Amino acid sequence: MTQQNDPMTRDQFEQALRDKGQLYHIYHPFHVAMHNGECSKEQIQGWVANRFYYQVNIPIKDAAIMANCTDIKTRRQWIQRILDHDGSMGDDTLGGIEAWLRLGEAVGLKREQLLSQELVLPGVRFAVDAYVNFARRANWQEAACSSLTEMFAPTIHQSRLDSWPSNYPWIEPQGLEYFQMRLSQARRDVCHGLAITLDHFKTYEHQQHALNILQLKLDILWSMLDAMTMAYDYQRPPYHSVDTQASYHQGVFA
Ligand code: AHQ
Repeated sequence: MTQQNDPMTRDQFEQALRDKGQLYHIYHPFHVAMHNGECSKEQIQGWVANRFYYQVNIPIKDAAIMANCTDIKTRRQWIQRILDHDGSMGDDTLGGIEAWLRLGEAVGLKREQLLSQELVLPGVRFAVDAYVNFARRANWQEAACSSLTEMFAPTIHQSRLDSWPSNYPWIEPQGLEYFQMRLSQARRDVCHGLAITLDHFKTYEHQQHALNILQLKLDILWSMLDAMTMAYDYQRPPYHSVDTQASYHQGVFA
């Protein structure tokens, strides 16, 4: 008779999810260097331009979750995530994507350099596309679970607000508004995503599946910074050894 593993209690399951925080990209050497003021202007610009691809795909990812979600109560709450990033018609609420474009201008980039995605590294594009495609294929509860890396996000946003003004005085302060916005938005989103996750994954095997989903998302965030490290730290972007002006593929379904 195989021993069936007992499921974790709700508190044990939440703690197991939170323990994954030790693998969060706040500990990636690129982020540690950024926090310590060791990044050059080009490295900051590269990070802002590549992260813009992640930002513009968050509402696409959330719309995929909405499309898969049959629960009206969940949709009523989840739709706020799209509005937070896209901004809403009719009022002048600053959306996260516009705020990130202002971050781009604050670090000396032109809006078009972000909007064109001309600086997006293949490795960043693959990682972000993997997140969106996961959200399209997974069920909505699995995709909600994958957003829980935001349990650790307020700390990373606060670290930028605390360290960038003194470390990077050349960055115009209004560019940091995005990080300020996310402090409360992330906390609100985590409450909702965590409730869905703790309610849905009930057996030991399902709880392990949820932890694996969170690990997928941690891998996505870490891999984005690995690609940026190769390009902006080691000066070895794709094709650096065979081409001086590499042109990376654009979204093939765009
Ligand atoms: O700015 C970020 C954001 O809007 C989101 C949405 C959320 C999701 O749905 O996966 N995750 C996320 C994250 C944002 N910023 C990242 C950062 O380091 O600035 C952190 C990232 C996350 O932790 O998943």
